[in-house]
Amino acid sequence: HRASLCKARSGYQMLNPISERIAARIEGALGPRGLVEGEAVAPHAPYGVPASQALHMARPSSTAEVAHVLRICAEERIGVVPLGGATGFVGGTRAPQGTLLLSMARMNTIRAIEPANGCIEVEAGCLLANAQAAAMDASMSLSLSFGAEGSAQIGGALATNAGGFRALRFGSARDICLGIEAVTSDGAIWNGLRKVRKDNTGYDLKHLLIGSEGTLAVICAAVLRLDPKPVQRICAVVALQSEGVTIGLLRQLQGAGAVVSAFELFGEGGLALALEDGSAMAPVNVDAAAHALIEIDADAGSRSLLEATLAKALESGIISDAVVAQSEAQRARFWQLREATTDGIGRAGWIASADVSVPLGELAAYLSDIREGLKQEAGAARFIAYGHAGDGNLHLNLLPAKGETPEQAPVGLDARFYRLCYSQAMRRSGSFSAEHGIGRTKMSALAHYLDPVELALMKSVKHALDPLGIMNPGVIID
Ligand code: S2G
Ligand code: ZN
Repeated sequence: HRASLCKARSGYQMLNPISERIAARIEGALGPRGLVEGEAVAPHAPYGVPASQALHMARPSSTAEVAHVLRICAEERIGVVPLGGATGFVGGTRAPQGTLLLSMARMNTIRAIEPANGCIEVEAGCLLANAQAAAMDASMSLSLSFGAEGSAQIGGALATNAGGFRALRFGSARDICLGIEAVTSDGAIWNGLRKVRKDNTGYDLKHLLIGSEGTLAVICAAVLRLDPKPVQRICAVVALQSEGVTIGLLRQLQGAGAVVSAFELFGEGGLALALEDGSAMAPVNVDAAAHALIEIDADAGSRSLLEATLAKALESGIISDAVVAQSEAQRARFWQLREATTDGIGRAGWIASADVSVPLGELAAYLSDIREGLKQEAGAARFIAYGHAGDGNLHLNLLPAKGETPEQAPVGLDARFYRLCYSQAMRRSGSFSAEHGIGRTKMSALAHYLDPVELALMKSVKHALDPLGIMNPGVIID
């Protein structure tokens, strides 16, 4: 009976389902508001948790309470699924039946913001958008930024090492994290909240926890680096001669001395998809082969640098049209177009969606290989490539033909699409999950594509930090 509830684990003791007695213990630790029982009700239900599933959700209000809950779960062999804003794309918070969801939402304070030290200390449940706003109020910039920032929490962004729009200049979540406070799988509290940029005191454990998707420990608070607010951000949308010139344009801008902080590709059909809901006008010729949204962090002279470089690109023909935002409002509208692509994908419903990265110099060849491979496979399905081209990271989406639903796609087309995208990326020393992580939906790809020694090392780390296998069971290492 127990095995049917929680998957038996290779090398791990089987986990128990939560009983009333155990629920009472957890409620005793957290007080009456600390444990919620009931059905997963959308939209608050974490990604993919079936609405009919009865859930126990603990809502700790402090790191000490998280530690107390973890001690109980370790003693009782209860699986624990840490829950942030549930904005992930790979089912990382899809709690198996009988496990305990550990919502960090109540731990949402900004503990300190220190412009002199260039850092902010926040609790895991703090919304990314709130942390960004606090930085802005202090005339600083928290560079982590992605579509779901209004509901994503800092803890989840670190646990998944979120990338987003400015990774090109500032790196992903791991690159801006200076320190972490976490609770280990046996309920110990690790205070690693350091604020310095240089710290070489043994293994860098914060980097082990960042990106571990709740499978090694629970991130409870973090110190994040703040950067000086750029004098201004200048944004442009350009019509590209082809998807193939994308990185060439980026290199021209960087070669001219522009500090490019974002470089997003709208692949063939991507801008049209963003405009489909009629809420915006095309800023440039929408029929061009592809488009890019470019943003540079600028000091006073940079607008002319950007305009001069784009003028050269126009002359050389690698772009056929360009518009530079003349106001903050126009810049915001350009970014709304970028968001509208993700929304358009969601509206169309996707047959398959791959989040891959390849070395920058191979992006063009990779994309044409995928298009070539799809010629036999895709039939009338639409292929949209968009996203963080400046990082070599694209979101590749196979959408149903207009007017069709994903369910009408030929059986197995999704598996063939993933095999094409992933094998071609791995062949080019790339990644089959560039920013969204593994969760529960990419476990088979991890087992298939990852180097066996790497997988064995990950298993050793998992066994060392979570010997009972209670941390987010079924994610990354099973
Ligand atoms: C994108 C979704 C990001 C998000 O659009 O770049 O990674 O969190 C995807 O909405
Ligand atoms: Zn993305």
